[in-house]
Amino acid sequence: MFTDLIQTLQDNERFAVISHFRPDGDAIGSTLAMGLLLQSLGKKVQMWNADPVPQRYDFLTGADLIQPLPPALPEDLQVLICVDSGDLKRIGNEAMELFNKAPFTINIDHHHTNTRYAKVNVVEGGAAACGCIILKLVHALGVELTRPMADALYAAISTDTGSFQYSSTTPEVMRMAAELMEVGVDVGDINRRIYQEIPPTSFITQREVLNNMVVEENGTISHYSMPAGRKAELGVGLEDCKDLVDIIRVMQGVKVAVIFEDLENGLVRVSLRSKDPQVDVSAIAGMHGGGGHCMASGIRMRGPLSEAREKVLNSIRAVVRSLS
Ligand SMILES: [Mn+2]
Repeated sequence: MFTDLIQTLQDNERFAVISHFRPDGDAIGSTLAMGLLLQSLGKKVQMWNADPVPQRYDFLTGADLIQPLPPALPEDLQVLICVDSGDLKRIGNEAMELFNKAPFTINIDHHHTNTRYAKVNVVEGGAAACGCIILKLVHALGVELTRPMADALYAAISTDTGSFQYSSTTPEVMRMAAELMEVGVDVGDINRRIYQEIPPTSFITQREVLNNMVVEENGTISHYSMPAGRKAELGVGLEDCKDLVDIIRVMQGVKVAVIFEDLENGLVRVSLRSKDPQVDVSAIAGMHGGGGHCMASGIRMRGPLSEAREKVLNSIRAVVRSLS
């Protein structure tokens, strides 16, 4: 699985690591763990993201190494590695331009909709997090797993498994978490930092979602729409609009939860979650140009919001109605 990747790591000296914009715990943790791994191999490495590191992850050792995208690729860069991105659109237009100009590219990812967009593609569709693949790479290389790497990988795996709640949490995932703890990850501390220090402004959006959510199809579909201008009215930022879908997903009886967010650039962001293994939301996302995992997917589609919402909801209604 890692033969070509390891060869590329051995043959080159100067790397950069990127991931998708609006990075989540897996994007940040995988970028950081990959960067730290390259450093421990004695390589020069830069880490970039189109968006800043979310505050909840800035305690991770080395998080400050993740920098904004450079205006152009460094002259001497040899390999650009993209982690946790199913397709190139997810890294953003600017990063895509850099990616396309890179002398050599690597794609390490766990989305089964991955488009194999790099010269070397290491894709394990069944992995619970991209961080799981990077931990296996650490093993394959025989590199020492350091505490900063372990913290980054724990953040990656914990967040992508919904704190080890999703069915992607296999015995192997639990063994990986145990290995990270043995290196020193303080589970109480890291979980408090990631999950229990939510900025007060995020409560404004949570209240907004609870006040305005819509439940339909006999309680099997829950959704909420964030119209253009609403963030400004509420005085909240992009970060406050993360994970909102989890609030409406947990309602009893809900099979599919969806958040529609007007991005105010003509596009609508759609976050889909399934709670029923019979409903594959990556297939629904795929019908509208998106992708992801069976239980968690996303779309960026043309607006206006009301039209995008009807299109996606119709696809979901059809699937939900087809269930026994
Ligand atoms: Mn991921």
